Amino acid sequence: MLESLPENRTGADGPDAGLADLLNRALTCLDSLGDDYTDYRAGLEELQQRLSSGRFRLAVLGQFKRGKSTLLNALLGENLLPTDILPVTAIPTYILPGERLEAEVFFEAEERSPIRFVPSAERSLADFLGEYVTEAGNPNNRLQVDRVEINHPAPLLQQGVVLIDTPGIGSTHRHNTEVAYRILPQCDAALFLVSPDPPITEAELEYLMDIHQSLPRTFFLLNKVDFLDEQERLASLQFLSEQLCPICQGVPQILDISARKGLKARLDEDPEGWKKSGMRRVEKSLVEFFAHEKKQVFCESLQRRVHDQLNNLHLQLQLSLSALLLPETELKEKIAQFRQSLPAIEREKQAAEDILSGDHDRIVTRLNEEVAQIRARAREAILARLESQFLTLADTEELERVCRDILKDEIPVFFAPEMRKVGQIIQQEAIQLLTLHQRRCDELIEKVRQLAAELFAIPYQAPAARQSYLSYETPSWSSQLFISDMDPLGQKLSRKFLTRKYRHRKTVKRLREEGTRLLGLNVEQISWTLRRGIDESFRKYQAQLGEQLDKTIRATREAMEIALNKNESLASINAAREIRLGKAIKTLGELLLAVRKESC
Ligand SMILES: Nc1nc2c(ncn2[C@@H]2O[C@H](COP(=O)(O)OP(=O)(O)O)[C@@H](O)[C@H]2O)c(=O)[nH]1
Ligand SMILES: [Mg+2]
Repeated sequence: MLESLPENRTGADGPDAGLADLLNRALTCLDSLGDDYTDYRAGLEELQQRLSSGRFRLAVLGQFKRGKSTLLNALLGENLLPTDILPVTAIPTYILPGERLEAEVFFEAEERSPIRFVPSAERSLADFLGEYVTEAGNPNNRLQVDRVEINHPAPLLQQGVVLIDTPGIGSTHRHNTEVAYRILPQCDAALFLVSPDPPITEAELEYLMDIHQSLPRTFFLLNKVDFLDEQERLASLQFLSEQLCPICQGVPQILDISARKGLKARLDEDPEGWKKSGMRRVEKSLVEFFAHEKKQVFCESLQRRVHDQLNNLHLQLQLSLSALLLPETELKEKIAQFRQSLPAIEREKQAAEDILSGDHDRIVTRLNEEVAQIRARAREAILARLESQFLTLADTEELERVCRDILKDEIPVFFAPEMRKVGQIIQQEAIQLLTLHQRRCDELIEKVRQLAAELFAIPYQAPAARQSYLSYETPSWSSQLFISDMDPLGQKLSRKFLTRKYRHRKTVKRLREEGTRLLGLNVEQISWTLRRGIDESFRKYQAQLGEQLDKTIRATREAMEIALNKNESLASINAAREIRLGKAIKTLGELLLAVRKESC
C-alpha cells in the first residue's frame, strides 16, 4: 500500500553543509582545550554524526496506552512491536531502513556488546523484543538496555527515515516517563498521539509543550476513534483542537484514526479498510512531508541542537574562566545570588506578558472599529445602488437579475481593496506592538546574561544582533474569500406562488434583506480572517519569546553549577589555560553568531 520511493537522505552537502562546517570548527576549538569538556565533545560529535547520516528521526510520542506501538505496526504492515492493554514499551526502539528484518539490543554500559537477532521459523522478532523492551520481560529495565534498533524493509523508511517507538509518559513506571522526556533531543519531528479515552490530560499538554520547544514539527493524531459515533468523533476533535490551540500557535491539523483497524486492514490486505481507518491519510501526509519538508525540518532541528550546545559551551567556558579566579566560598555565594534574582525576573516576564495581552485586546478593538467603518461604507456604496434600481425597474425578473449582477460584480471589487487596506493598518500596528514586546523579552534575556556576567566578573558584551527573529504575518487570502451569490431559493418560491404586484413588493424586500445579509457576511469574513492572524501572531510571540527566556535561564544555571564542580581542581590551573580558554571563548562566540545566521 505504501508507494515505494528511492532513498532520499537529508545529506550534508545541501543546506546543512554550513552546519557541518561550524561543528568541525567547534570541535577543533575544543581540541585546543585538551581533555576537558568531554560531554560537550561527545554531544557535538553525535550531532556531527547525525548530520552526516542524513537520517531523519520521527518519533511517536504520547501518553502510555494511546496506541503508539499499534500505530507503528500499522505503518510497518506487521505485528512487530509489542502492544498490550498494560504499559508495555519501556525502552526506545529505533526502526531503521534495512534490506531484511533484524534487531540489535544495545546496553547502557558501552563496553557490553550488543545482542543481534535475526528472526527465524523458531522465534519471531516480536517474541525476541518482548524479552527486552517490555515491562513484563524487562521490569524496571533491570537488563539495563539503552535502546533497541530494528532494521526493517518497509518502503516508508527507505526515504532516509528512522521511526522511534517510545515509552509513553504518565504510567506508574516513572522511568518510562523519564525516557519519554530524555528522548526529545534525539528526534527531529514527532507524531503526537492522543485518544478520546480519556481526553487529553494536563500531563500530556505539559509534555507537548516540551515537545514543541524541542522539535520543529509535530503531527497530531487522535487515535481509537472506532470507539465513537460521528457526533462524538466531531466533539472529540473539536475539544482536542481547542486544547492544542494555545500550544501550537494556531489551529492544529488533527488526523483522526483507528490504528488498530488500520493494522488489521494492512494484515488483511484490505485497501478500503486502510482508507476507512484514517491511516491512508496519515501515510499520505508522511510521504508528502518526507518528499517536501523533511530536509528543511531536519536542518532546523539540527540547527537548534547545535545552537543549544554551542551556547551552553560558550557560557560554560566563560564561567570556567571566571571560576579560575574565584575561591569556592565566593563562587557558592554568587550562585546563590543568581538564584535569588530569578523570582524577580519571572515577575518581569509576567508583567511583559500582561502588557502583550493588553496590546492584543487594543489591536482587536482597532480591528473592530475598522470593520464597522467598512460595513457602513459597503452599505453606502452597494446597497444605495440596489435602492436606486428598486425605484427605477418595474419588471420583477429584470430587477432580480440586475440586483444579482450588481452584487456579483461589486462585492469583490469593493471588498478586496478594503481588506487590503485594513490588513495593512492592522499589520503596521501589530508590528509596532510586537516589536516592543520582542524588545522587552530580549531585554529580559539580556538581563539574565548580564546578571551572570556581573556576578562572575565576565566581561559583558551585548550581542551584535537581536536574539529573536519573529515577524508578523498577515493571513493569506484571495478575492475568492468574498461571497457574492445570493440564495436563489427565494426567487423560485416567489415566482411560483405570488401575484405580480405583490411579488414585486416582496422581491424588493427580499433583495434588500439578502443584500444586507451578503454584505454582513463579507464583513465577517474580513473580520474573522484578520482576527485569526492577530491571535496567531500574538500567541506565537508570547510562546517563542517566553521559551527563549526559559532556555537562557536554564543554560546559565547549569553552566554555573558545572563551574562549581570544577572549582575544586583549580589550584593547579595555570595562566596558559587561562589564555587557551580566552581564545576558545572568542572562537565560540563567532561560531554562535554564524549558527544563528545559518538559514535552512
Ligand atoms: N479500540 C482501539 N484500540 C486500540 C487502537 N489502537 C491501539 N489500541 C489498543 O490500545 C492498547 C494500547 O496500545 P499500544 O499500541 O500498546 O499503546 P502504547 O502504549 O501507546 O504503545 C492496546 O490494547 C491496543 O490494542 C485503536 O485504534 N482502537
Ligand atoms: Mg508501546
